[in-house]
Amino acid sequence: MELKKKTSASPAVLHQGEFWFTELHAPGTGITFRVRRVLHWARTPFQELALVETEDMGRALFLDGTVQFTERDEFFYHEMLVHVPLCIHPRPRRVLIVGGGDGGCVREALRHPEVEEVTLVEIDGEVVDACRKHIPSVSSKLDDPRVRVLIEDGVAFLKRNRGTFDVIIVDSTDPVGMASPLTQAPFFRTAREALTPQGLYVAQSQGPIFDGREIGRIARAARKVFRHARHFMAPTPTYPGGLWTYLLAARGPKDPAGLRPRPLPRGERTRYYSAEVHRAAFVLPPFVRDFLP
Ligand code: AG3
Repeated sequence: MELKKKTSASPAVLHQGEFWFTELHAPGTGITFRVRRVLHWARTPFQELALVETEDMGRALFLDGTVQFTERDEFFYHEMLVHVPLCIHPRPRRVLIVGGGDGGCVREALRHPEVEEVTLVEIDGEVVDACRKHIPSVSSKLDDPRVRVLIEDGVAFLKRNRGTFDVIIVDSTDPVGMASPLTQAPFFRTAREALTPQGLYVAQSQGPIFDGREIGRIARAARKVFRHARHFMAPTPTYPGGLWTYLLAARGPKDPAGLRPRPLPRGERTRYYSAEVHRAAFVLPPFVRDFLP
């Protein structure tokens, strides 16, 4: 019962002495994890942060009661968010990650030898500290010499860094509250200005089962700003609806959906991403296309 008191955003319940943690996807539908151990639970200045060890999915990070990743299925999301843009950019030397304080995108970006510097700008330093301490399988590359970790607001940072980044990756929470501006046209303009002329922008863009209208709204906002703004899709079993979309936009004249991916170096084994999966991810089924402008 003590655990129950600590929760607010997150429905967490005790069934017969067992602790179960639920994220609701709709008023009557959700995903539930049996929790073996709570590793860290805090209210930070920005959000409610929970790091837990689950029965089946490994360790997991929740922010305001929503699953950010589980160790068992984070590879779908982190591989697709990072390798799709990095395998098509001709020379991705400087990469910016906005959000993503767990380090999953950093880990994937460093697998590209062309990458000279990864800058991570995370607003909530407690996410970085807690993941460093408790989830090294995701966070361990945060201490690599090619990585710079800055704890500050991504919008302010982008405004000070024009024409700087080859690839900008936005690994944010759902577009509510403090993450909501990150899916709107003014932010897309700021991000476009921070890109180099061939620069690519990628962002997580919600799932079509429960948030199709949001995907459409994000696509319309992006098309006001970028010449090419495309969506691709991949599974992520523990996110709402199990299917997830990503926005890929280009500052330059080429449509990024048509570019051939460069293979990752030999020895860099991915579990979901491949050149074939990359191309297939841009083929959207009719019910998803119907949400897009
Ligand atoms: N950030 C995007 C998570 C969105 C999931 N939404 C949800 N569960 N309602 C993931 C951060 C991983 N680095």
